[in-house]
Formats: sequence, C-alpha cells, structure tokens
Amino acid sequence: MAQQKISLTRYLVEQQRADGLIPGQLRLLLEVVARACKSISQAVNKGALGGVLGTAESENVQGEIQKKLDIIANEVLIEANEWGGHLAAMASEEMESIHVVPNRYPQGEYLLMFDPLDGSSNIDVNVSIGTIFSVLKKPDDHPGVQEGDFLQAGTQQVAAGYCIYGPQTTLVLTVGNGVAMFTLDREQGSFVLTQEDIQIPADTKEFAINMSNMRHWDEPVKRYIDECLAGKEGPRGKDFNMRWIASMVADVHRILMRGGVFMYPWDKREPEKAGKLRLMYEANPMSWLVEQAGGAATNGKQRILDLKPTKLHERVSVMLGSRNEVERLTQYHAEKA
Ligand code: P6P
Repeated sequence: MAQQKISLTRYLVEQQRADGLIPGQLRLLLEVVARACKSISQAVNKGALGGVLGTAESENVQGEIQKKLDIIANEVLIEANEWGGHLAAMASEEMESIHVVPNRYPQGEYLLMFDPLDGSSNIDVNVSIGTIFSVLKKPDDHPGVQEGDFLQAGTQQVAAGYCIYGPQTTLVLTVGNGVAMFTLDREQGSFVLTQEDIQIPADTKEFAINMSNMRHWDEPVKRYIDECLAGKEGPRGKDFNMRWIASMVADVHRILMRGGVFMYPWDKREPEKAGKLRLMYEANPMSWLVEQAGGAATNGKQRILDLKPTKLHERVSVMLGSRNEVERLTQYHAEKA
C-alpha cells in the first residue's frame, strides 16, 4: 500500500500529543503561515503572467528598492495572521516598525517576525527565493506589546522555518525537536511531510560565499577560503566545490539537504555594519534550523543564537552549516583575536 501522506496539520497535532511543544495557538500560527506561503507561492509562480515582477518604486527600511512581490508577500503574511487571535504583533524586513494586531481582533501570546521574500534580487530571473519566519513568545510581565518585546536572543525562539519557492515549494520547520520538511502537493493544495529529522553532515567539500567580496574580508575568512581553494595539495588535503545562489533560503536549503558551509561575513566595505544579513528574521531562524539539524552557526566570535539583539533590524555576520567547518572558522577567528 502506498505510504500514507502525513499532512502538516496531522504532523503538528501528533507532535503536540507526543511532546507538548505545539500548543493550540502555536499550531494555528504555523498553519496560517503555511497557508500564507501557499498564496505567496502561487503569486511567485505566476511571474510575468501575474504582473508581479519588477520593482515597486518604493524603498524598505533597509533603503533597498522593493520588488512588487516583496510587498505582496508582506501583505499576504500580515492579512493572514491578523485575525486569528494567536499573535500580539508582527515584524518584517519590509516594515520600519512593528505591526501590532489591530484592536478589532483578539491579541495572542506570540510574536511573528519574517523576511517575506528573501533573495528578491532573484525574482526577475526565475531563481529560487523564499519566506523566512521566526516565532517568539511575548513577555507576559507587562500589558500591550512594544518593539522591545521582540529583542530576545535566538535561543528564545519557539518555532522557526522557511518556505522555498523553487522547482518544488517546500516548507522546512522546527519547534525545537529536530527539523521536518513538507512539500506542497498542488493537487491536494496541502503541505505533505516528505522528510523528518534532517541531519547536516558534520564535514563537507562545499562552501557558499560571494567571492567578489574577497578583498574586503577579515583575515580568518580569507585564510579559510584560501585553504579551501588550495584543495588536495593544500592544508585541507581535499578539493572543495563552490556554490552561491545569492538567495539565503536556497543556499541554506542545499546545506540542510547535503551539507556545506554558508558565509556572509563582516567585511571592510561598511565597517560600521556587523554584516549584511539581519539577525532577527534571517540569521536567527536559519541558525536554529541548522543547529536542530546537527550543524552550527556563528558570527565568528559567538554562537548566533546567543546574541542579544539591540535593534529590530540589526545585521550580523553569518557563518553556518556543517559543524566541523563552522568550528574551524571559529578557531581561526579566536587565533586572530
Ligand atoms: P549578494 C538576498 O538579497 C540576501 O539577503 C540573501 O538572501 C543572500 O544570501 C544575500 O543577500 C546575497 O547577497 O551580496 O551576494 O547579492
């Protein structure tokens, strides 16, 4: 008999029954986010036919030109999550300040952060992009909700995941007991469990970094990449391969599937910036997923999940993936210090 398909809903219910990690409100939140990702997937898949490519002639909080799909994805996530009573507020790469659930709806105990469409420079050239999300609990020591409530370390996340819009639309999720993957069954219109307990190999022969920034890197990063490039004859004694999709979701998904190391380190171009990627809704969710799959994630000096945020849109240097490679990078940074 064909193996029974386990839907996202059934998986979440059974996980709650097994270890109580997914209370009702969190299950509703995750199902609503998954439904929003299905809508975003439909919009992305339409491409030029849906009139959704190109820029929206507006800038986001990062001063980046927004793509039409960035705004569509943001609106889909806001509208999907406002009414359910599971959230107190949301924060997004595309919005300067937090979006508090309007008074006409009940407020819940969770905070949702997201990059609604990461990798948007790839939208117009048909390369995989994705939605990244992270869930925190709202502190219950005061009424109402404010931006400061979001400024919790990544270790405080209660759920994290992404949805990659590629050849398949795939939702990857953790609630703290491993990483599961769900593939969108378009005939049924539902996410079906296709992999559980994903494990990243501790070693790898593949690195992901934007090599055009090499002259700007700090010494430890340059040393690590030089050794990879030296291959079999060099100190690593093996040849390496390189991948750079310039879409974090796609690069991290590859690493979850077959190992590797992803790096977007601090560099000298804008020394006052800790890095390019954002801590709250890119680095933290991806770091938790990677750790839950047996990998590691550092900013070179500290475990990313231990970092205490000071600003909603703060940036961070990111090196994550196969544990032994991340540990080597951490060691090279320590030696330099
Ligand atoms: P670069 C996409 O814009 C993004 O934020 C990440 O998804 C990706 O890893 C990185 O920037 C790509 O940056 O400088 O190579 O274009």
